[in-house]
Amino acid sequence: MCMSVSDPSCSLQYVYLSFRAGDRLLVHTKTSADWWWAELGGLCGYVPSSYLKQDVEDSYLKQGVEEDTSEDTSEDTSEDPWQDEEYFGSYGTLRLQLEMLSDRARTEAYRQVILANSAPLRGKVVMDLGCGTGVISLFCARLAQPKAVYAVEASSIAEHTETLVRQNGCEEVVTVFQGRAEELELPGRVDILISEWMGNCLLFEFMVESVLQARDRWLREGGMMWPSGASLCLVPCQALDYYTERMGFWEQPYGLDFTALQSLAQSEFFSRPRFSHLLQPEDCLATPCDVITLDMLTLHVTDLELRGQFTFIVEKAGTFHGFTSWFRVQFQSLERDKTTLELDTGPYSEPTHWKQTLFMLDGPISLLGGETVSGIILLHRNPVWRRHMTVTIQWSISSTEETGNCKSKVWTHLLIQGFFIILTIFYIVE
Ligand code: GJV
Repeated sequence: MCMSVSDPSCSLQYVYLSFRAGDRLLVHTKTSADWWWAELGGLCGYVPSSYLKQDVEDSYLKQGVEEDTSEDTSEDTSEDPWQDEEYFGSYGTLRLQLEMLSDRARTEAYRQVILANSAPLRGKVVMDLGCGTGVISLFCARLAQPKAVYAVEASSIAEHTETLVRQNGCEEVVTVFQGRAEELELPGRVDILISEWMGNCLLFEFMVESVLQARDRWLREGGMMWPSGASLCLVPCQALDYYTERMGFWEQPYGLDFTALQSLAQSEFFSRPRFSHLLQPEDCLATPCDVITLDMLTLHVTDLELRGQFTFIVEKAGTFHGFTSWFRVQFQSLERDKTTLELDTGPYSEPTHWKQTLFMLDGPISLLGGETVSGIILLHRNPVWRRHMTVTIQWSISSTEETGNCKSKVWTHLLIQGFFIILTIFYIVE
């Protein structure tokens, strides 16, 4: 099974490399004890280190499952698969904190949840995981009367959070804990675990894993998670402006024919997801649907390899350029029968700093009203870099008379140096 790319030094590579007994692989990096980045016949990908044996003649490695390979496989694990230094380093700056705080729809959604639940929050113990500047903790202390709020933050911004808590007169209620939630000791269990953990396409960054671990350790039996539920939404869409800007451009710049660059443009621009896309409602070719839904009380870390299905009925004729995705999260009320509040980051709601994520097809396809676009979406975590994932969408188009060929495309992004820098890409499986 071929999948995606991620090392700029190789031209065409997959996340996992297929190989057979006896093959000689060139190992580029021993990325972790279990997974190495290797090359075979010009293709690069991850291979399980336990399947490889060092060739005595040179630095090539070959498969030798019958032999003991335990020696020499666990050196060089210096690279952190969670990239915490870069990750928490970037959250220690005001740039990202400002981006989140000035996202009105996001911050106001959390404020409304606390306000709507101010009565039942009275006397409760709350954990705010990834509190940043402490805004959610301060909303709790100001708008409700919780017994205690544990504001947990791993980045250095936590040093300032303490000051902000004091300056806002909340130090009796809010205690800041600086450190990774996974490693901290809290005074006791909590009634409510609140966190804003969502990344692009819901899961990128995989902060959700920290939240699930904290839930299992610190949430009391019968406690509440906020958000309580999450869903990933998808829609087939037009993206004519983006297509024209990145692909149409090469047709006649300054009266010259640059079309020879179009296939390069396709692989450079359309094989990674486009974050920060703002989808116009009129560019939706069908009614969006939830392809994946998560229940935050029962979800397990091992469930984070996800698969969803979709069937869209095309509502109006148009050009199918790609799929756009976003997420919604729900906040169940602490009181029975009270409304569940929702933060929706989709094209029909107030834009948020997440915007939407666009997955471009290799080329546009004309669709007629009444046709269907159906298929599956797979979210597959990178086996080494735990904050990253590959998105695979397989789809087919059918009209009432005929069923089209099934197409498939894989989009990957990988952050290696510096947070939010995208280095990676694709492979197309026909
Ligand atoms: N422990 C403590 N703080 C964390 C952790 C963790 N395991 N993970 C992330 N944070 N919605 N994708 C902090 C991080 O430093 C930042 O201030 C905040 O949580 C991220 C919130 C927004 N990111 C997101």
